[in-house]
Amino acid sequence: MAGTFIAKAQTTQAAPAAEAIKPETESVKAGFGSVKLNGLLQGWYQYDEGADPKGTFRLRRAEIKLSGDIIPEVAWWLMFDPATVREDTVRSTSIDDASVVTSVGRKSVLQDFAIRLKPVETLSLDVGQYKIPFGMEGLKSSSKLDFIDRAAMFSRFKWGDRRDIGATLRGDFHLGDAAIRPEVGVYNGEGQNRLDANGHKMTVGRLVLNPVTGLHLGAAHANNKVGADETKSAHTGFEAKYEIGPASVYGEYAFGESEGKNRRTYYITATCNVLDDLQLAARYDWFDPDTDKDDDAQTETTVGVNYFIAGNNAKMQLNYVFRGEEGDSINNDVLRANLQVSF
Ligand SMILES: [Ca+2]
Repeated sequence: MAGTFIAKAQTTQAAPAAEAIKPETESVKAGFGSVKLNGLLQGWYQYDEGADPKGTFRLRRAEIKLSGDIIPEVAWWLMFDPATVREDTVRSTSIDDASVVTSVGRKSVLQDFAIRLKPVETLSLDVGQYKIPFGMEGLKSSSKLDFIDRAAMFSRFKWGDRRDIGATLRGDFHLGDAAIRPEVGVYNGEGQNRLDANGHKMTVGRLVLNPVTGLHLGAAHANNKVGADETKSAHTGFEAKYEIGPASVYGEYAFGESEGKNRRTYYITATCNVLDDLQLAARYDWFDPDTDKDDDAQTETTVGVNYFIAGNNAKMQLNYVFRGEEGDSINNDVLRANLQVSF
């Protein structure tokens, strides 16, 4: 590589006329240290029998991530997703025959803003905004998900896969082949890019153990009071995953209180790589949004095919979700397709 580069530089010196020709490639220089650029593009088509209209295309993610090290003990990352701001979330009303915008469903495009201090190999302190340490699937990179959408614990209850502003202390300890990874954090508890609305801080703790290769066990607890009226939000979760050869089995169970209701959910997933570039996946997901109310639990049974054109860097996913209701059954099954590239 270096030899080729020198040879080209010598060629340029030997031929001054070439100076006017723009080089074919130019590297971007970091202001300090090194900067790495990553991206994730996900385009969906969703057909939901229970929605009106039933089918729509959606730009699900357009994540742009920059990260780097200042020195080995100080790192940082920033992530934006312009796809989170949608034009159709603007609501208006008619006042004196004039249309007035009453709310703009804005969501900050700033997803991650993190500064990591790593004074020793076994400890790191992350300050800023990023996902709180709760739940296994919620913390898995969106580019590597086995299904197009996450389980109800994250997509419905929002107990994990949610960002907040604060600080997290993470440990990474090893005893032979076993790994122990505790995480504790303190956050505003109001969500993405929001100032605190009360005198309480959200506290979250998670412990992950990898006793043997392929086995992941974890538990987490989050405690919060949300908004000026200090609505209680507290939940506890358990996670387990076992990977053997081309197959994996994993699941999570969580219960707690949020928005004044007691809730409970679990899911179990199995995946198998049947070919190098083809994976089959199935998930049974159960959630009860109010355990004190009868006949309102729901299930989502998902069957999926993942076709890897180039691993998770270019893949196609197809999911069919059979939705079930504990009470009266309704037609609301969903077909979802995802085409993604990540780099
Ligand atoms: Ca708070």
